[in-house]
Amino acid sequence: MHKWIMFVLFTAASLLGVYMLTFGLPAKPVDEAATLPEGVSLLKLVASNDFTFDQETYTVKVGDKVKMKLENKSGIHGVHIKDLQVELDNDHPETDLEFDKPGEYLIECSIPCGQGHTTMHAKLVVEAA
Ligand SMILES: [Cu+2]
Repeated sequence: MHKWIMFVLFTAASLLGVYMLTFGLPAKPVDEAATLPEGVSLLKLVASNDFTFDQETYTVKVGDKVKMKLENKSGIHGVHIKDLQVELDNDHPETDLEFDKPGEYLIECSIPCGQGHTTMHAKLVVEAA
């Protein structure tokens, strides 16, 4: 009963599968910065399983308003910045920050992620405006 429908669906699904294997999954064209309120810039920290963040030093200026966002490219990592009370993980990946004085802050991974965890650090530098 209705076997031909199953056949059509199966064929369509197979073709779609082949298409996706050939061309890869379509990348989501999301411009994250476009959704930010005016005057706020995106500060993205990309963590990976080689126990690094994508930059050794992130630089902002006094007076900057930023949305800090953690992206785990591989593995599960967190962000802890003690002196700014920043705590980010996959459940709470972003926070809004405003910098009112120059300084340097240590960015640490907050989730025991493996061998390189204890040295998984980066730096946030707030420059004078
Ligand atoms: Cu870690």
